Amino acid sequence: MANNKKVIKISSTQKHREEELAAKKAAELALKRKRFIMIGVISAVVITAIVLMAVLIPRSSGGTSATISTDVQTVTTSSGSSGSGNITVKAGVPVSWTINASQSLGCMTGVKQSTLGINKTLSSGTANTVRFTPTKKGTFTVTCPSGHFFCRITVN
Ligand SMILES: [Cu+2]
Repeated sequence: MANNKKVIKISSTQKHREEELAAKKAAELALKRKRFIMIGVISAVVITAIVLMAVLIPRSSGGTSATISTDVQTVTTSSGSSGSGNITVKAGVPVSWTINASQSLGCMTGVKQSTLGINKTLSSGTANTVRFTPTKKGTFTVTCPSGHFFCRITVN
């Protein structure tokens, strides 16, 4: 009777130890999982930071950034020794003005309009592109570098 009780007691202790061991293992596994997730999160943050730096650094160190605009108005005229035809543009929208210059330009070797910020040398016998963004409405006179009439620009 006494012997039998002892056996039960031993097996109960053993069972308890096994349970403890299982709990320990489970805790270790949970810790390992936690570490694995932490490493994953840290790696993701580091990779994201590296990618962002790679994308952003070349832009910020490459000099003056251009302003991207999808809205551009284009106009084309032909010019010679007496200037070119007048043009009309819209205020607030960047202008791309192509001047097809003839071989003989006389003194019309460039276009100037200070209010609109135009100051460009024209090459003869080719297409020249003058870019500006009119902000002020009105009619403006464009001249050659020495001040002779080239054409008028109307900004609406
Ligand atoms: Cu002139």
